[in-house]
Amino acid sequence: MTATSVILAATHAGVRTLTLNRPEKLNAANDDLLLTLTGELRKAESDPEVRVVVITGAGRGFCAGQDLGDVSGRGMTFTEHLNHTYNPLIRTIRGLEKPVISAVNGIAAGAGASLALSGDIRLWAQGAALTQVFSNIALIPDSGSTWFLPRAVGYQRAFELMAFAEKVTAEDALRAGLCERVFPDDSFQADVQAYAERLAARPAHALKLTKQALQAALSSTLDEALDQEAALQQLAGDSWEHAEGVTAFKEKRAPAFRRQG
Ligand code: LHQ
Repeated sequence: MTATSVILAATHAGVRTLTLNRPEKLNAANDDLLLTLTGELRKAESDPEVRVVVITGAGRGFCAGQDLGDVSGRGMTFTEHLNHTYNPLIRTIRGLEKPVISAVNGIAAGAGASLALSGDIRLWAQGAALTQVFSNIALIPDSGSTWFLPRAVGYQRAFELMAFAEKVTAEDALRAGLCERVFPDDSFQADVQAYAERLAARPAHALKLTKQALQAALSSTLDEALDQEAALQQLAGDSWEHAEGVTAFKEKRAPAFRRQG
């Protein structure tokens, strides 16, 4: 394991786990944490051993959003601060050519809620919760929440959650499509690792193209999506992964998608 003071990083079986490590503040984010996390994601992108990235939190919180006691961002305007720290982080997650799992172990508040929502897959512990806490300090949701939340719950429910900073429980989050799986608190990190390893065994190149196609489709017409699929399917179809998948099917065995780069 390598460690900095704010982010712990460890790789096991192709899964790179990045742990926000300011547990005494529920992993509230300062500039160091945000810039280090973004740097670690970029390192994971270029590391051939890494097939899946997990972002999680140390202690009982996932991330309580901006550290309200840290003034390191205050030399900048709000706009500059977001453009310097949070926005590059969210863009890096969404643009990463590897799947990113938000493993939400506890409370996710403010920009921490945005981080929880930004993963390609969102796994929650039973005791986790999300709150769009921004309006408690008379700010607007940022770091992507205005984009992520209404796409899952619709405009009016998103507005209500934002206006009252209401807590969304894991059960409600699962029902609302804010997370894909809920695991027991006691076995959460082990369950996340097992899930991530299953994902790491899937075809990495095909998943990279799937992520690209899905994201393009979120802001395209059907015609554009069909064209995009046709172009990207060529890249998938030309890959060794595709050949392996078809061969494995014919030979009635499981495909070996991890055997070469
Ligand atoms: C914290 C924090 C925190 C510092 C808990 N900071 N210490 C972007 C760009 C520019 C500027 C501004 O913002 C943004 C985006 C944003 O993220 S705005 C939203 C900022 N976040 C918040 O307003 C959340 C504030 N925290 C809370 O509302 C609660 O702590 C939550 C609901 C997260 C958890 O409540 P509890 O489970 O009851 O825990 P707690 O309140 O007792 O917190 C535990 C400790 O963590 C406590 O410290 P202490 O020394 O008293 O034990 C808190 O002060 C500290 N903490 N969040 N954001």
